[in-house]
Amino acid sequence: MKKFNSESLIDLAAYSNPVSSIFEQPQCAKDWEEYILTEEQITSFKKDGFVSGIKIMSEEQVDKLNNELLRLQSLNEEEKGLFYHYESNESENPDKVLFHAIGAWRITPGFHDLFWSPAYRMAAYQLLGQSFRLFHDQLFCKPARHGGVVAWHQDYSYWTFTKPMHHLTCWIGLDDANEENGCLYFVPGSHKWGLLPITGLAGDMNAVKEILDKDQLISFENKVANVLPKGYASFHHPLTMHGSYENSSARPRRAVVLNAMNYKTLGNTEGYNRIDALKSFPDMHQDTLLDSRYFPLLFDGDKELGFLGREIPRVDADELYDRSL
Ligand SMILES: O=C(O)CCC(=O)C(=O)O
Ligand SMILES: [Fe+2]
Repeated sequence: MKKFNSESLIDLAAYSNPVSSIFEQPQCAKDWEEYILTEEQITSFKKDGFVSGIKIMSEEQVDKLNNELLRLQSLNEEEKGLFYHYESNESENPDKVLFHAIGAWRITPGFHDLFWSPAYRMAAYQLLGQSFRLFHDQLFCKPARHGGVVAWHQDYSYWTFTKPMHHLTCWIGLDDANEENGCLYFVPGSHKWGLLPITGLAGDMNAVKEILDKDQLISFENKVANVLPKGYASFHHPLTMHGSYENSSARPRRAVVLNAMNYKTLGNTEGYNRIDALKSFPDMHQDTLLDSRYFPLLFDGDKELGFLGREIPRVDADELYDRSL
């Protein structure tokens, strides 16, 4: 196991294990038990396309990450070079700010190690129904009073440069999030709508509605506000429709998102029509396993859980993830 011992600029992608002691690690299969999601939680994920209210971090751990976040928002150009994407304001309107960055896990120990937090790894294993790798992370931060929207979208519409579709998103609050400061919303059941095209992430909140049918439009009346205390998470399916409104409150709304994928996921970059968006991403090749150091294996079910693995509830991946996409 490699050891990490420097504060200076190094690419933490060199470490496919935790580099700090921020998240205590299970030592044996039994240590995973306290993190296991219930049968009811798995059932509601299958039905709605999301499950929420899962504790990932303590307040102290959130404070550590928020300190690192301050540093990440004032990096020099060289340090920004490790990000796959970095936009201080992704919205086109200077009065509505959405900080969006991909790749923090390569830069600071807390964001790196968050991928190895046991509560995250156990839940992700159960909801993917399979051993999995790190795909990438995302920071979505809306400042107090002038925070912009994240338009309604499905995550996999942005990820078709990888295949087959067997991915999972975990949204973790770095502030308490509610309707006032621009929490996330989900449309229950929308993970059964099939794959829709990209209609934009940070501009018009409702752009996707132009391409939806009448029944889909009606489903928005059932949208659910993902109200969560900081340190808590929701998980959603790669086709679940979600988005978040402006933050005009006096509090910021910061969040970190962890994206994982089946450990057998392949590159699908040939003919990908947004190839420019990938220029700072790690190398990926058509029909080739994404198994470089940038896509470390986060959880090997057989190795970590042994016999316990047979007892824990998890989704049937063939049923829930359309691998023909
Ligand atoms: O934080 C937000 O408002 C958007 C998050 C998002 O799109 C996601 O978790 O996939
Ligand atoms: Fe998303």
